[in-house]
Amino acid sequence: MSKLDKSKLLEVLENIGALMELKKENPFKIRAYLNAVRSLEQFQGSLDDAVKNKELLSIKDIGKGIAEKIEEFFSSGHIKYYDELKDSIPPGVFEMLAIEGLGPKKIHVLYEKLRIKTLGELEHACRENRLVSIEGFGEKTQENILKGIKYHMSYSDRFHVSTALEEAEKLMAELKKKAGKKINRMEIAGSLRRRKEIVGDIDFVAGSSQSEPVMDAFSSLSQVDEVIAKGPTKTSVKLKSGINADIRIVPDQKYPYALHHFTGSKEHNTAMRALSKSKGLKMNEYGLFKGDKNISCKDEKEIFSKLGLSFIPPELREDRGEIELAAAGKIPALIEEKDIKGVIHVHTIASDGKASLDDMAAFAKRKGYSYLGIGDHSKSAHYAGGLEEKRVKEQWEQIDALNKKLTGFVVFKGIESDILPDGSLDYDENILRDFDFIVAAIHSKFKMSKDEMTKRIIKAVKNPYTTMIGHLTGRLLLSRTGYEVDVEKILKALAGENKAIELNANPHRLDLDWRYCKMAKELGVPVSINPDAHDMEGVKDIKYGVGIARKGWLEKKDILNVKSAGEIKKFFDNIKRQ
Ligand code: DGT
Ligand code: CA
Ligand code: CA
Repeated sequence: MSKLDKSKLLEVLENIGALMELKKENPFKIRAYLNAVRSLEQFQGSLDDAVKNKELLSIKDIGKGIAEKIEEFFSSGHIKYYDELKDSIPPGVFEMLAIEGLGPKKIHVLYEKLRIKTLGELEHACRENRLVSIEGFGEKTQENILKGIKYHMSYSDRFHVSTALEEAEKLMAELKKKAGKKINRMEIAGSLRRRKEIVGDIDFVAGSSQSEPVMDAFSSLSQVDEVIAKGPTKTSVKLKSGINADIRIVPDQKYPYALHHFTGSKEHNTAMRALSKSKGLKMNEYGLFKGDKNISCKDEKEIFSKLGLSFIPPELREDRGEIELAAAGKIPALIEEKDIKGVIHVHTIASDGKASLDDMAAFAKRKGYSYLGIGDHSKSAHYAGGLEEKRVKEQWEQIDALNKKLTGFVVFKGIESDILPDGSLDYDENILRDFDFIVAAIHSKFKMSKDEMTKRIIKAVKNPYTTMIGHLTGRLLLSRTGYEVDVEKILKALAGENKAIELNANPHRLDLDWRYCKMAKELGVPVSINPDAHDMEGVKDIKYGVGIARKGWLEKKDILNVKSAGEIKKFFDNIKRQ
């Protein structure tokens, strides 16, 4: 290495200090590294010369050990000691060091108190309001850490559907304000329109005869950070949030074909092209052709119908049998957000939520729902303010009092009970029996074999007081893969007990995975679309759950919380009675 990258060297030395602190090494040695960094920052001379002339030791605060490491860095671009330090701690912990406002001391505390080892787990803990109760932290720190994580994640190339959808809707609204008159129609396309749980970018398709001013307006929207490419038919931008957004503009008569093409998926498109071919037609992003002649279609529905198909909702376009279904006229009438009658599984300030019981109920009622099922954490979840028996009973009294006040709205007594390592629930029978419903879920001991984990969950399924299993795999999208379970065995066990499965609608979970929804449907296991909300706004996550349920071919009849308050109460009570 000929020229020394000073800023890289300083970063490495600073990281060495931080890693040593994480490992609780000798404070004097740690201080030596930090002092060296400070001194090198001030050093005006040439470090290259200092290394070559063996003059490092004459720089303030550079001792023999550190000088050797700088020389090593100079000659090889690495410091072995640093690599070893890095290897000796979990990679997630190292990643956390990159978050502004998070130093080794705080990271250590987070591990001690909450067992947080990865950035994803940290983000999750912040969102579930877990940091506020830890000494030395607080609401402000929690907020800042969350901001830091967001900033860090904006360098990623995969995004949660929620992040992308929020951004896309803002872009559309702003663009319509600026250039709405010049746009005939416009929609979100790509994986976001298909409601994939994770998306790579945002795609738009617009029909317009004035692409130039629309492209100008699009590339100057306030969310845009950088214009990557700009042309008359396609413009790509990078947003400040880190996501890329593409827009394609076509003349209005070509809009349906472009929208279909850019909605994808690629696999669906390939299957559609094959079908067209078998009918003597040709299909691409520009049209549907018989020979050279375009078959005119005013919208997507007409394209499908010209091919003998009923309309295929975008969520289904994954080439998983949707084309055959459409050919037979058997596309299911997918669940819609308006079908959902009540909100199951929300947290309150009693455990790790941010809003009171009364506020959560008022919010749900205001949103047009007719019931709310409380699901605070059970007593073993200390880190989340889990409820001891006494506090359960206090909450029941509060719920009774609230129910007396409310009209046309019911609050159900529920709990998100930990499934303990042996598969039992978290309270004695004399408490369990008085809940209206119980969401049983795993929150500890993730590292069991698939077989053991499956047995553990099935034991919870068979507990007479369990109503449904919550977030089946415990995954955190983009940050933690779930524990392995035999989904089919668990769904079969639920079917045998007439119990339900949760589709956790939190956009970081979306667990039950959509790829398994059809299995639940076929086995007759009702799916409960639960927001797992930790504040009032969190209730709105139900829409992401509905997107996933649609993607999994689910209809109204397959969903539990489309029932009225009276009907769902019967469902709960039948379970307890059987
Ligand atoms: P993403 O962005 O990775 O989450 O996934 P998509 O599906 O949004 O993919 P993207 O943005 O690359 O392209 C949008 C759609 O355009 C894609 O779903 C199908 C269509 N498309 C893009 N490239 C091709 C291609 O090479 N062949 C075919 N058949 N379709 C394509
Ligand atoms: Ca895309
Ligand atoms: Ca794209």
